[in-house]
Amino acid sequence: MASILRTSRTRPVWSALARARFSSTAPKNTTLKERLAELIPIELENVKRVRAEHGKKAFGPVIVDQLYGGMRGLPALIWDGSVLDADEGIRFRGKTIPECQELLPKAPGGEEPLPEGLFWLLVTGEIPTQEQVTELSKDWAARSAIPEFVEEILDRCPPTLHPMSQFSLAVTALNHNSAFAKAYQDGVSKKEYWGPTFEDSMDLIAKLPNIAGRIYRNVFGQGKLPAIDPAKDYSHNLATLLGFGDNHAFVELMRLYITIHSDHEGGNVSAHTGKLVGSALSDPFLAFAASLNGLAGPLHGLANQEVLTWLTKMQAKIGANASNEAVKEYVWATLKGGQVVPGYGHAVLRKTDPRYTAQREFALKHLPDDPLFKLVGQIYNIVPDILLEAGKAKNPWPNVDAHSGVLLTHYGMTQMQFYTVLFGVSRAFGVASQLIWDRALGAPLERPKSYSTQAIEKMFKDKA
Ligand code: FAM
Repeated sequence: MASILRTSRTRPVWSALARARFSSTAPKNTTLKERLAELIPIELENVKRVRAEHGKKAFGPVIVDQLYGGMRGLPALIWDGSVLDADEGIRFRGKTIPECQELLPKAPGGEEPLPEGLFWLLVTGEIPTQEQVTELSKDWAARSAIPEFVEEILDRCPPTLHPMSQFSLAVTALNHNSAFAKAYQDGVSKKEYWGPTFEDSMDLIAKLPNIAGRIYRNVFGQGKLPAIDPAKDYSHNLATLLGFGDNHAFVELMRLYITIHSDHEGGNVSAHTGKLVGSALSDPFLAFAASLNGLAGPLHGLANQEVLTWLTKMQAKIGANASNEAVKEYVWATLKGGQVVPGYGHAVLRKTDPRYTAQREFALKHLPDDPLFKLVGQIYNIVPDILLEAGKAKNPWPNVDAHSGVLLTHYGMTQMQFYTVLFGVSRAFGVASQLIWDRALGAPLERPKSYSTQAIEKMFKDKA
């Protein structure tokens, strides 16, 4: 069955369909919401046709091990924004990371794609114009203020409360002003669900820099939060709120970071959690807060914090500029201690994560001589062989989290407990775009079947 889903080096099957019904560039003079309103009836027809043609066909066998094994490879969800190939990595609406870097609009003087453009691409499958991206930047800046009571919630959190818990609290509280929750209470028709879901999703993304900035400044004593500048793009504003707005390279890093962390198809914990909670018609704030709680786990988004903690402990133990032998010994000690090597391995990927490669290329351009970057490179030459020799991990190669913290540290953001918050800001782009489509296409409540071990035994005994 894995071969159905993980066709190495071939383009995912859906992209041909997507190309046929979505042109690759957005028509000019239309807003994102207007374009969506045009695309929704087309996609509704398309899904109707696919279901009529293929709805009753089997999509591969399910084996009992998948029930016990975290449902690896189980075909179970529709997720249109991105598809992950085990060997090639992520494609956003059919486009690889280098293609997005080339095709998406940039800021004046910038070389990295603007996440505004990536969001447009995730939602519509089209590359927006520079003007459309600028309009999105302005729209998000206009929506960026958070309610005073949410500011107070954050200000009252003890600095010892993990930034991800604070993030989740604040996003949950934004549900107070949810357009979807209000429309539902007012009896909105199912056909109209997508409109208020779109508004909430735009508000959610727009408000995240103010939440992230406030958490960063509160927890790490970085002074008062400056105001959002409506003339600046989303990443530039985020960098400013974090105190790095004057550093052009950091602003560029934020543009790249938010683009590449945004979406990783639908089965990962944060994406799936958001979709699952949204399927109960919980509004986008409640759904995305659930995503954040999943992202806060060390096997998922918290791995970027874990990598830095691990590297710091390694340096404390074996010193900077340690020999390959000393690094090898440290990696083996980690494994023998029953711990994972953070930043390595993946549930789907079987090659080096292209998100890792994109960050490595950024580092080669902007910080080639950084000692921690050199250590990351040294580890890359050591860890895969050790994981292969240890014989457990199915993928010995690095994932996105093996690299991100080193870049942030280079620019002075050394507070590793904050790193997953940035991942969360980005992940909202992917989760929100799918939530909009789920409501547009009338996606039902998720309710898969579970079994007890006793029931499984009985089923096979009865069949024997
Ligand atoms: N170090 C040590 N052992 C590892 C390992 C690693 N980096 N990756 C996998 N294994 C072990 C794994 O713990 C499992 O052991 P048991 O049989 O004792 O349970 C075995 O190898 C088989 O696991 P797998 O099938 O290769 O991986 P899974 O699909 O179960 O898990 C990961 C995938 C990502 C949870 C796992 O590779 C891991 O724990 N990696 C380190 C944490 C990490 O970097 N997470 C971030 C993933 C990232 F892309 C993201 O979500 N942001």
